[in-house]
Parts: sequence; C-alpha cells; structure tokens
Amino acid sequence: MDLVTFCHEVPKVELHAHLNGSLSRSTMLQLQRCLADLGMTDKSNAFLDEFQMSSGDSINLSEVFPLFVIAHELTSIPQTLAMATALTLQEFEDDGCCYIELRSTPKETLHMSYKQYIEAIIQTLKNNTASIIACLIISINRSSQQQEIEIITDLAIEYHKKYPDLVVGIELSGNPAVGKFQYFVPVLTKAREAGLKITLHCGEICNPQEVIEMLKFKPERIGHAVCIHPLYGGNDEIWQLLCKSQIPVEVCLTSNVSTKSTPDYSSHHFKELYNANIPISICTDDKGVFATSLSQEYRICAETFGIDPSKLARISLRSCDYIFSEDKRKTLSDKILNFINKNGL
Ligand code: 6MZ
Repeated sequence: MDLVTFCHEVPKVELHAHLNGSLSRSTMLQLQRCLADLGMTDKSNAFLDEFQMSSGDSINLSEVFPLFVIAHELTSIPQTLAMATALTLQEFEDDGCCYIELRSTPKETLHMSYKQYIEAIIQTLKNNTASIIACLIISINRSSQQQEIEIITDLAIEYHKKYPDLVVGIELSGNPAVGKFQYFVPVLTKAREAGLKITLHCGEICNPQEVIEMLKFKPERIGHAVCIHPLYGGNDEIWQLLCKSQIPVEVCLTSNVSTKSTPDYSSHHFKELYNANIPISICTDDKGVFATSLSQEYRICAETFGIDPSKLARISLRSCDYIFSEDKRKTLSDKILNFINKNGL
C-alpha cells in the first residue's frame, strides 16, 4: 500500500476540528445555494475564494480570525448550520475518519438563538446515518463578553446533561492575543464540575505565564502547544511541566505552518513532543481554511518526521485513549487494532 492510500485507509480519530473552519469549498457552495434559494444572500463566489488558503500560502495568525466571518455568514440559519454539520461529517468519514469530536462556538444571529445553534448541530449528530461516530465540544471564544460566556457554559452543561453521549466537552479558543485565561477559570470549573471534559488552545502564541496557568488547571487535552518547548519560544520550566503532566496534545501541523506559528513542517514541535513521549493526536484544526484533510496531515507527519506506517497507525490507536467519550474508546481501539493486525503492522 503506498503512503497516500495507507493514510486514507488507516482508521483515524479527529479531536481538534472547528466546524466553521472545516467547511470545504463544495460545502460552502451548497450552503450559499441554499441561502440564495431562500432569498437570503447575494454573495459572489469570489467571496468564498478568500476563505480557503492555497496550499503553501501562509498568513499571520491574527489575520486568520476575520476569515471565519465568511463561514459564519453561511451558517447563520439553523438549516444551513445543520447542512454544514452533516456535509462536514461526511467529508471526514470519506477521508477514513471513524470518530470525530467536532467543536463549534454557539452564536446568536438574526435567525437563531444560542440554543437553536446547539440544537441544529445536535439534531444533525443524532440523525447521523454515516458510520463515523460524532460528538460535539462546545467552544468558548476568548473575545466573548461575560454574559455570552455564561450563557454558552450553561447551555453546554444543560445539553451535556440531556445528551451526555453527544455533548462531551467544552473548550477555549479564538484569537490567543485577546483575553486572559484566568478570566475563564470560573466557567470552566463549573463545566468541569458538571462532568464536561476540557480542552484548551494552549501556547499557540508565546505566553509562558498563561501556559503555566493552563497546565496547572489540568485540562484533559490541550491544542497546538507551540510555544512550550524552549526551542520554540517556551522554556524549560513549562516544557518540564508538560512532560510531567502527560496532558495529550492535539497537534495541528498545517495550521501551525500556515499561520507562521511554526516556520515550516520540519521545524514543527511534533518532533519534540513525539520524542519526549508526550501523548499526541494528529488533527486538522480548520481543514477548510488550511486546505487540508486528516489523511493529508498523517501523510505530512509521516514524510516530514520519518514515521513509518506501523508507528503512524499506533499514533491513531493511542489517540483513542484521549477521546472524551470514554465508553467508545474500546470499540475504536479494537477497530484500529484490527486494521493493524490485518495489515501486519
Ligand atoms: C484559535 C481558532 C483557530 O467555532 O465558528 N478557531 N481559535 N486558534 C485557531 N487556530 C487557527 N481556528 C479556529 O469555528 C471557527 C472558530 O474557531 C476558532 C475561532 O474562534 C473561530 O472563529 P466555529 O465553528
């Protein structure tokens, strides 16, 4: 089996994918058509061109955040939000992904409340006829105001109680240059006490003090973890803290290179994380914006760091231990182990 086929075939789990950042061009065109049929948009396709970066292009991280507005305009009614969810799940499944924790920030728009936003996604996950197992992580944006943060946290708790198998976690994301982690500790603590698992965007830009605070909070996982190793703007203290904590890291190779958080693939901190035996999972972040896929991220990882298929399959296997739906870990591990055995890996 060649590497491209292998990366497609190996059953994969996706633990870091923002819904609105994951919209493919084909999905966006379908959403646009739906809105046009309802007489709700007059946007040209050129508008969509700004959303997806060309392969090899890069922009500053701070310039990425305004791009999401393009997707948000397309998912501003329950119907298109549900479509976006269903089409995105299908694309992950077609790419060989067997489990996904999709994440999204509930929004209040002219056409839906925060609650309707969550409902639209939940109903789609409930009616999911694809074979991919899908759940939701509710996102909180670092730029949000107190009232919005509280509304979203309370809804995350309410929906976790109602659908514990579907709403599995809460996460903190958005522009890392805005807001302070400490500000979110009370709501995250409340969510944790209600049984939600927590993942944090951590060290996406250099802020060692915040990394310390985040690691000491002991989230179940962290995303990115760029500026932690001393070679990449971190320091020995926070690197040792991460090594000791063994908190799993959601690694987003193309996202980090495309946003210049990392100069290129070969100098990505994946190497340090992997060599230090820190638990990792390979993820896409925003497959729409960064024009990637989970199988492509696996291939890039294999080619850049010389990870052979056997090791690659075991990265996927170990990711099952970090998924938030604990009761699905065994089923998924068995599926990947089966693939490993069948292919003599
Ligand atoms: C931090 C990010 C992100 O929630 O509207 N998001 N936050 N760092 C990143 N690295 C590139 N990529 C995406 O999906 C889009 C939202 O996810 C967060 C941002 O808050 C963005 O608005 P949803 O589905």
